[in-house]
Amino acid sequence: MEEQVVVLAAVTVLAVLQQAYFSLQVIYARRKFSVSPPVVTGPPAFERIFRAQANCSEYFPIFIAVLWTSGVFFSQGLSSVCGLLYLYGRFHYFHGYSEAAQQRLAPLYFSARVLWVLIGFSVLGVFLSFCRVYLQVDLLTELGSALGLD
Ligand code: JUQ
Repeated sequence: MEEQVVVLAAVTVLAVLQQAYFSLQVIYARRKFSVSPPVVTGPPAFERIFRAQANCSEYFPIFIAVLWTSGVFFSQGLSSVCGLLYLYGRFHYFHGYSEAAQQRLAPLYFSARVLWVLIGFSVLGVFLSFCRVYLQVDLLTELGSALGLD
């Protein structure tokens, strides 16, 4: 069991540290631009950092849910690679957005595509598992036989 999820756990811890890093950047920006809570408006440079962190947080639960679903039901390796790519995309999204709204777009599209891949792996993994548990059909084994791979 442990070896089937330990890499997913490592990616999850890294993702949490990245969220903490984004939050720290908002704290520094509040000091730099003198924007005290609960105010969330200020110079555009502050608002971009604030929105970048808020947007990354908004997608964090969806990301973690599909990272684990696809990792447990489909493949830990592929899921973890996608997880790292997503975090890489979000890092560039955050820093791109901090510079200019336009610069957030390329990394945003990249992260969104990686998230679709994780959703696809999740759907496939859960579907195959469902067929095994409730229909006693192992579609991967069936596919292997049909292709003469066994
Ligand atoms: C919602 C639910 C599931 C999405 C891709 C994949 C799955 C995103 C849209 C963002 C932002 C940031 C900004 C990481 C067309 C379907 C999804 C999903 C969205 N998409 N937006 C936006 C707010 O700076 O504008 O972070 N992230 C997404 O995915 C694409 C959407």
